[in-house]
Amino acid sequence: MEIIFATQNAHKISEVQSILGDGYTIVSPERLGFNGEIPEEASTLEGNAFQKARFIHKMFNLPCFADDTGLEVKALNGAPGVYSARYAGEGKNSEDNIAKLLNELSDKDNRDARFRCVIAYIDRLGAEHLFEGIVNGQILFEKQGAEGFGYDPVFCPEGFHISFAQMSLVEKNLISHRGRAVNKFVTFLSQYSTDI
Ligand code: ITT
Repeated sequence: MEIIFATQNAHKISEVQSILGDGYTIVSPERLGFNGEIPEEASTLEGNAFQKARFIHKMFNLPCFADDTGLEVKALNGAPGVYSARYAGEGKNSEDNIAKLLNELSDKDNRDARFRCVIAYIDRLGAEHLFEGIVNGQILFEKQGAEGFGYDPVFCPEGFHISFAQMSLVEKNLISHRGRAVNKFVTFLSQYSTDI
């Protein structure tokens, strides 16, 4: 079954496709001919996930899901959170975001953090569903590893001594925020007919 993932992030597509397996084929908006920006202007992860999913659902009138993810750091009162992608400012990249994060934490003792992933799904009937996944961990003092994307090089999940960027995609998926949210989503899909 084909399912649209309202994202412009190829890393997310790889991670989610790996969990979904052969039963579902992810189709990106780009593959359907949409190359524009998908708006995300809400002040919560839930709001952004629904905004992205609704935008693409409206365009193609097909079942569609979106993922909005934030890194929530305790000593920074939950920042960067919903602003994780633009933490260092518009037009900045993950390197800049990580540099800002490490700088903000340089005088803090507490490096507790968590990734929170919210998946919004709009089914064939237009009904809306939400799935959440969380992984707790710590922000490292410097980048480690080259796998993954975003903040992965500085995030060490609880119970591990390596960063997400030192794990394979399959290893990260087993414990990650996205892996947990997608597993709930898959369970939901499998309990309903393939029409939904
Ligand atoms: P789409 O909105 O097109 O899906 P995006 O990259 O803008 O892609 P988000 O708004 O959800 O996605 O991402 C917020 C930020 O958090 C962004 O800087 C990502 O690089 C980062 N991020 C998201 N998931 C991550 C993960 O699994 N590991 C590390 N960083 C992640």
